[in-house]
This record gives sequence, C-alpha cells and structure tokens, in this order.
Amino acid sequence: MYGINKEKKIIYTHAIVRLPGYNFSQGITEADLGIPDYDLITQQHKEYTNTLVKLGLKVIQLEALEVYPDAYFVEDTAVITQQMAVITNPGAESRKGEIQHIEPVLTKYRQLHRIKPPGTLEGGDVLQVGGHFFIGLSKRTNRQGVEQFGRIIETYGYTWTAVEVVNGLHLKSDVNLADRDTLMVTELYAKYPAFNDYQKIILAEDESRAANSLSINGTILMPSGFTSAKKKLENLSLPIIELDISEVRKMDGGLTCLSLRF
Ligand code: CIR
Repeated sequence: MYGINKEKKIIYTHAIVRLPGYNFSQGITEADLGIPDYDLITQQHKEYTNTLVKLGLKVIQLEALEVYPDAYFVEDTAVITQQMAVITNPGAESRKGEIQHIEPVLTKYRQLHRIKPPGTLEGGDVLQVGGHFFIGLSKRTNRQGVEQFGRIIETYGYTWTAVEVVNGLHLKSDVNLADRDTLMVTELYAKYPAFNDYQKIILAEDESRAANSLSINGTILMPSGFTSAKKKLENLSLPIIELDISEVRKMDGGLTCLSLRF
C-alpha cells in the first residue's frame, strides 16, 4: 500500500461508447436474469449515450464489433488519465482481442502504455479517486497486472492500493465514487481498511447492484429501481439521473462498463 494522494479532481470532457452487436447475448454472463433483448439494449444504450451528451461530454460512438460480443463494455479495455492511457489485457480469453480495436481510437488522445502478459487487468477493476487508484485483484485482474499498472501510474505521481475482489466480477461492481470524498460501497466493503479515509454510502444487500453508479462532473447516474439507495444518494444533494439498464445487467454489466470517460 502507498500513501493516498487525494488532490486531483477529475473533470470529464469526453466519453467513448461502443454500440452493442446483434449477438451481444453471446457474451459472458453468470447473471440469471433471463434472455436479453437486442432492441431493448439498443434503446437503453441510446438513452445512456444521450445522457452523457446532455451532461456536456463529447461522445465518441464506435461501431458494434460482432466478433467480440462483450466489446460494448468498453471500460474494460483501457484506463485513461489526464496524461496518458493504459491499454489493458483482459483476463477473459474471449475479450482479449477487443484491445486492438480501442488502441487506434485512444492513440489520437493520449500517449499509450500497455499491460503485458502474463499480467491481466480489466478497467472494471480500476477505480480512480482523485490522485489515487484502487485496483481490484479479481478473477480478471491478476497480481502481475496490478503491479504493472501500479508501476505505470506511479511514474505520473499517482498512488495506488490493491483491493481483493471477493465476490463480484470487478471491484467497481461493489465500489464507486459518488462525490469527491464519498464512496458508494456494498456491505462487503463497508469496513474494508483501504476505504477508511473516505465517507461511505453503504448499500443494503438487496440493493447492492446500485453500487455500480457513475459520477460524471457532479451528477450521479444510477440504475433505476433502487429506492433506498436513491434516498441515500440524495443526501449528497447532487443531481441524480436514473437509467434503466435491465438488459445490460443480464450480461453482468452496469453503468460504468458502458463507457470510457476522460
Ligand atoms: C464480461 O463478463 O466481461 C461482460 N459480460 C461484462 C463486463 C462488465 N464490465 C464491467 O463491469 N466493467
């Protein structure tokens, strides 16, 4: 563990999204929420993209990639900071090829670094809070991946902490930033020592999926249908936008996975 640097505040101006392909339902999932519908996910994805535009972001929309049915979960393919971007090496075999399709896009905006095998890392495991990164050690992100990523960001003055992901798919399935110093966490992480320095909104077990909410320049995008989580978030007095992402959740995804923000 390294010292915590909370100084840098993140303001997003851009987002990258990718349209879901016709075969998106062939992606990896352990969710048992029924058969996902293509027309509905297309509509939900459009609503998500429109929301980012309304929040003032320049949205770069990439075409669907039928060869990679999970490719619209663009967040997993890279981590972008103010100065550079890290192209990941997804831990899921079927997703490794996605990075070749994000690299040419990001090279226009940032100097690139890469996670190299045997290191694996997926963007869903990387949570930036100011100048500090929490990096999940999960089914998809291994210790070599965490350490490679840590070495890269240290050279830019960032600090980092590795966090064991014990239950969900990624770290950001359970922990996200709600406000500058406030994290939304599931009960699993309520007492986790790495998060002691932060205010926390702790979500009840039956609403734990609301932990994958997305904070964009002072507005919180949250999945719809989580009444008590919404009440807790309202205490922050920030604008909240609820989005229906039922079809995304059927594929084990959430709000953060659908975009890369920078
Ligand atoms: C997968 O299992 O890789 C996709 N079906 C879901 C990825 C969700 N990504 C994320 O939470 N960052």
